[in-house]
Amino acid sequence: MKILLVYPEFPDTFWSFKHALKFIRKRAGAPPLGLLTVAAMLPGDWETRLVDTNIGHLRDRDLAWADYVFLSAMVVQRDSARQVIDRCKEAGVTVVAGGPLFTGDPESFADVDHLVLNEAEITLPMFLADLEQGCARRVYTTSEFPDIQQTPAPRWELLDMRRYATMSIQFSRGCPYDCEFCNITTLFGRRPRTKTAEQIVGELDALYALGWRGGVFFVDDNFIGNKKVLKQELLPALIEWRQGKTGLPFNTEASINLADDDELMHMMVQAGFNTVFVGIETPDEDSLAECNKFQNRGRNLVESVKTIHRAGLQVQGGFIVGFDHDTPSIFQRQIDFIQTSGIVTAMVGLLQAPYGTRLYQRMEGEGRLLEGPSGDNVDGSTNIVPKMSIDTLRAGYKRILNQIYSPRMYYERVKTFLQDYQPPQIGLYLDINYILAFFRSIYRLGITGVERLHYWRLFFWTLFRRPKLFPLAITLAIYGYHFRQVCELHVL
Ligand code: B12
Repeated sequence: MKILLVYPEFPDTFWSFKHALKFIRKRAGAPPLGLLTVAAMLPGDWETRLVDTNIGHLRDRDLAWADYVFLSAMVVQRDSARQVIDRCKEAGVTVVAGGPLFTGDPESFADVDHLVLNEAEITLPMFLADLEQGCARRVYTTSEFPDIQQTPAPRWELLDMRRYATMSIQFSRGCPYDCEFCNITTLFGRRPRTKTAEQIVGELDALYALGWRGGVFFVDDNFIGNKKVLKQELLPALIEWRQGKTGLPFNTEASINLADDDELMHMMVQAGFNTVFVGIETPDEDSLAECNKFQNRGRNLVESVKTIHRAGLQVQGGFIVGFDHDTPSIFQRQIDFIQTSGIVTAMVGLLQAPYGTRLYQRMEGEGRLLEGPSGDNVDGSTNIVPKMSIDTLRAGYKRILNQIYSPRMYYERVKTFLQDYQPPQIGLYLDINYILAFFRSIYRLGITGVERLHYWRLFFWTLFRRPKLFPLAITLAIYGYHFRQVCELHVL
């Protein structure tokens, strides 16, 4: 059996990092971990190939080779996924689709031959067994959450790793919190399920043996969802694994209560983590109550962020405007919060109701639901009717982006962050692409860019005041360029 795994293209969005990737001559931020994992679950004698259309083209001869196309996608990849399905239909190849887009909205894909939904650990064996018997159904679903200690290691060797900026690895699925707008609990449950430390060390060993020295993204929904297992099993194993190695800095996603646990932060830094994405959402207590984000309530959020920075973990933050409790003062409050906290990478979006969320149900019940979500929560669109007038909301949203990504405020924020941040302990791995990116930044940002004055100020300030953080300062300058391009393209 010949299986072609296909990953559709991401549009040019905030998280695509497309404009920044050009500096380091990479084609995509992260690999399609779902497909690599699914590939590892297929019978060993089946032939598998991967086409990630973010890296290269899907050619007619790839489709002619395949018996089946296995397709995975998020909502944001919908258009490209649609094109792939159409091409498969034309070429007469059977399509098997899974992953968040199809699990959330199967009704929109009536022409897909087999929808193998939810987590493949449960549904794929069902499909494969029926296929062998010649009676494969069209839809496979489950309401169970599998034990991921049985999940095989992703098949990294299917990738052309040199084209990616980071590799991904997954330790846990699920999140103990239940924010109204988030679909993680619907997709993966509230009880975090973890892999064993041995599984993760095995996966890291495999990446290391393949020569990978770049960043590794732990794609957990909330890395600190099960602190006990982290402190007693995973982090000690990672700290030991890291001894004598250079490169492979880790980043992940976690809830803000990370700031309350010095020991946990210290262990994470020792293990090689240097960045963590945190859902901050809003400084407004009423809006936090509205969306049931109680882990963010009743605390000094700016101080929490700074505590994490001082421990040696850079916070990337998610922010939302358009809650029912938001008044027009929220826009300036968000700007002030982002600037003061020194969160350089601030993903600000309008409140959207993804499929399967409690917010989706509530909006439907209140007759406030519009066409399906775009899947990109940073494109200034929303699928709900907000309480504030949509024009005021859009204008305020634009103002936030205009300001926080203006060269002056962006570079000021980088400096605030670098002042607080404890330099990482990971041995630096010098990649030629990063050295070239440095020279490209001098040309694109320091000579021809509108930000040149701010670039050189940061350049010399970091060189003299925070020399250990110089590579990070240049990286953040390049990120700023990307964020500005995306905002100009889509929102402003
Ligand atoms: C890593 C990640 C990213 C990476 C992308 C990495 C990449 N190249 O794929 C980055 C940071 C770029 C990213 C960005 C975004 N992401 Co994202 N991301 C994730 C995250 C945290 C992990 C994905 C992952 O690798 N999982 C591990 C693998 C093993 O799981 P999996 O892909 O789901 O695959 C399993 C099953 O789904 C199934 N399966 C998957 N594919 C297939 C295919 C077949 C044929 C079969 C049979 C089965 C199958 O089997 C696998 C094993 O069980 C998920 C949350 C999550 N837990 O999944 C969100 C998630 C996928 N992202 C989401 C969103 C909304 C986004 C963003 C729009 C913004 C945001 N707020 O995060 C942007 C859009 C991307 C862009 N470029 O514009 C949503 C998607 C919702 C949806 N229905 O589409 C998720 C689910 C998070 C959420 N809270 O809702 N993301």
